[in-house]
Amino acid sequence: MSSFKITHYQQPAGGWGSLRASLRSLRQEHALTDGAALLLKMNQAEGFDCPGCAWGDPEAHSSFEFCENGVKAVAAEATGKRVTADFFAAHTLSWLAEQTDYFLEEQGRLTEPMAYDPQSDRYVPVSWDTAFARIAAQLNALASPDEAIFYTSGRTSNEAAFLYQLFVREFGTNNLPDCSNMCHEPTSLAMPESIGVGKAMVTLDDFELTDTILMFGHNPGTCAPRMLATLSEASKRGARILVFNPLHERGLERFLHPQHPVEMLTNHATPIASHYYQPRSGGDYAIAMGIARTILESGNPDQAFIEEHTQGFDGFRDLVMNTPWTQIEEQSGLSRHDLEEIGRIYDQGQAAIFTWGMGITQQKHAVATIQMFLNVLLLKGNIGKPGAGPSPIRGHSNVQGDRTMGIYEKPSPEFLQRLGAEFHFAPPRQHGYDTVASIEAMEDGRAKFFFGLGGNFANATPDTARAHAALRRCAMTVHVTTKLNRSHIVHGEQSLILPCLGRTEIDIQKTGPQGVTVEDTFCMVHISQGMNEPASPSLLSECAIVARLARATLPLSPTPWLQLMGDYDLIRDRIARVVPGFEHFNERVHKPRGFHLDLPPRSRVWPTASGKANFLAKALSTIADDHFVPQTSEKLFTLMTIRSHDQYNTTIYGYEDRYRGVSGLRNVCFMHPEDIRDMGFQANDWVDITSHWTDGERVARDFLLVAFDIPKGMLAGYYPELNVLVPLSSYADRARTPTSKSIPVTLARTKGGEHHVA
Ligand SMILES: Nc1nc2c(c(=O)[nH]1)N[C@H]1C(S)=C(S)[C@@H](COP(=O)(O)OP(=O)(O)OC[C@H]3O[C@@H](n4cnc5c(=O)[nH]c(N)nc54)[C@H](O)[C@@H]3O)O[C@H]1N2
Ligand SMILES: Nc1nc2c(c(=O)[nH]1)N[C@H]1C(S)=C(S)[C@@H](COP(=O)(O)OP(=O)(O)OC[C@H]3O[C@@H](n4cnc5c(=O)[nH]c(N)nc54)[C@H](O)[C@@H]3O)O[C@H]1N2
Ligand SMILES: [Mo]
Repeated sequence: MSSFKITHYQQPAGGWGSLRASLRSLRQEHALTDGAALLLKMNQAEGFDCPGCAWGDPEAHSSFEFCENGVKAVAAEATGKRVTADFFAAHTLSWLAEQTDYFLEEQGRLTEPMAYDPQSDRYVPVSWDTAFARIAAQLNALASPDEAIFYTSGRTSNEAAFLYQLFVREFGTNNLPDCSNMCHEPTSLAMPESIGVGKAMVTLDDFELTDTILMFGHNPGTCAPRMLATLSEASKRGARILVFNPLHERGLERFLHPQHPVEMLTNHATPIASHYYQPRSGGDYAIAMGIARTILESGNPDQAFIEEHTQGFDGFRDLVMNTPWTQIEEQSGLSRHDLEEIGRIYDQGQAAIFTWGMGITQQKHAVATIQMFLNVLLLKGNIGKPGAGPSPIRGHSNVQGDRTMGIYEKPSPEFLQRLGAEFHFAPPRQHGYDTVASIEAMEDGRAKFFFGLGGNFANATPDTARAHAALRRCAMTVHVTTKLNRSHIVHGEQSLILPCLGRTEIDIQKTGPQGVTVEDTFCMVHISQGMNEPASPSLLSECAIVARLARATLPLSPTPWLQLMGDYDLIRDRIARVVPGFEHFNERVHKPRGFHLDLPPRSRVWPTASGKANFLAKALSTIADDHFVPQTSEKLFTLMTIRSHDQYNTTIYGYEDRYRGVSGLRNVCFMHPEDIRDMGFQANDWVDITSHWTDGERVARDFLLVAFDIPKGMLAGYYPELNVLVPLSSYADRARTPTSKSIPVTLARTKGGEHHVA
């Protein structure tokens, strides 16, 4: 067992620590020689889009536009390490199953297609043609197309996503779950009901114009580090930045720009949060209601805007005014004094932006909470004017684009109509399985085939034991992937690994080198051009894999799959005819910086059923009383599962969570010092964590208690280690996003500690 260290991080976010970590990850991956050249091409008009987060690229960009965690994401892809057939010959799957996720990632890039051989319990090489033929045979042997599940993660390009959903629908199903189901699904559901569109109404330019930013439940210091540069510019201008986060995230306090020589040399950090509030878990609905109440009581609602552009205001006002302050205080975890202060700041601002992330969406009342944010924005006319609007912070670099391209288990009839007309077929109309429903369907045998276009379904999903058992019941599991991960080890009766090109790599097809496009969190669509030699000559692009699989599976398909694969401009021409907003796609996307999707609410046109923006709200009491409370005599805590600084979702880069002072291990449990004392524990004790749900208990063993600035009654630890505790049937109302941020748990001290330490 190697050593671990728990310290108190005192430095600003960014700074020298960030630079050191960037260089270390390039060195560790043996990528330093092309590393520097590679970084110069990142997020530039003629380079590749960073495969890290979905943050946007500034118009007047610096010669560097990257961050520490973007460097880690690129270094992980551009690594010099390789997983070859020899590696698989040397290790059985039983042995690989014993290894950590960090180990699997560490082995490097996959180099050729592999198929599972049960006799030897190993993956053995197969040719691409054999791989496609086997998958096609399996698919065509299913009793119904609905027995197949086609998952997508959010790195897939627009072109690959478009071809993929076309193939899946020509095959005959809408079973297209994606990582969005576990991520911003509540956003995509809540926003269209309120204002007609489920995307950010702001661009990066608006962050330069705003004077008030309210940030709910996300941690950009780790998850969108380039946002800190934007926020520090806003802070320097005097904008107020109000942060709502139960955890005291050091990355939201002060920032030292690692690409700003003067700041670095003078050690001159910029404050980020002007105000920091620590609500209780899920308290954000009540917070937004408290802001609304303050505006209605003593502020200046924008009456002209409300009258001209909205519907439902009177009911909303009555509901808010009839909610007692005591209830708002209790449910939010903030005092009336604080809530009125927040309300006043918001009321006085000329243009406000609301941002939010997983702290909001992975909660039971996520949809209602997001609609309450929109109500508060509408109260002050903060939509459709410069420097103002809702800004969900999307996760994966193209998760938003994938949805735009039709990766959705509940496609609209209009989309299916356009798709069918363009490609001369009748798309299935019945809705498909989302992520939770997919696990249930595999569990009870309704689904027998799983295909993952990227991602790591086995580890990203809730209720690990059930998710793994579900995948193991499949007749076949297939993964298009760059690196080895758990989903390749937890497999069906037959299993294939199809290694693909990454976004940083040159993709040559019949008509020459190809670019792909992505859509960032601000709805900017732009081209991404790889510049690295592929990790192996046997890799295929995601587009090529989908096209060749479609050709093998659907011999009668009228779609010219191989022609589309040979020239991605042809795919974009088809997208232009099917997806509204992408007219003249090729022409517009080849311009530097690409183009912005036209979103009607930005000009105060509301594509809702009522033609207006809708105030939508529920009584706070219904939200407060609507939580399952397990019956146990032990003290219950609410656990949130979050990301460390050294991971990208299920990809574990290392064991450093720098801003939270954790080094050398990941099995930690953050807890308030008084809770530690009241439980008769001490910091650095080891505990087992048990979650309690309607269907029973789940246990995660051996977690180190770390004293932390977190409200009493709440705990935090890392995903994916804690996914074992998230019950499959605990999800956001209507959106069905697993409630990974609020799991009822109890703690028990153990001897522990021998396991899982790096
Ligand atoms: N380096 C890196 N970058 C990433 C990722 C990564 O894993 N690593 N993942 C990408 C993806 S897919 C996504 S979706 C994003 C995720 O980005 P984030 O949304 O920032 O992700 P989380 O780590 O889940 O952090 C959620 C935050 O919510 C807070 N929180 C928890 N419960 C509540 C609550 O009830 N109310 C409030 N107000 N806050 C709460 C937590 O304290 C935590 O700070 O990042 C993307 N970028
Ligand atoms: N408990 C808990 N669970 C969560 C969350 C949480 O906060 N708590 N967050 C949820 C969220 S927000 C999300 S988005 C999901 C993430 O779920 P996923 O998107 O399924 O998971 P990732 O870990 O991002 O996927 C990583 C894998 O993608 C593959 N990959 C990387 N680059 C490429 C590429 O260019 N092409 C292809 N084909 N494959 C590639 C690699 O094999 C890598 O191992 O997890 C969710 N699960
Ligand atoms: Mo995400």
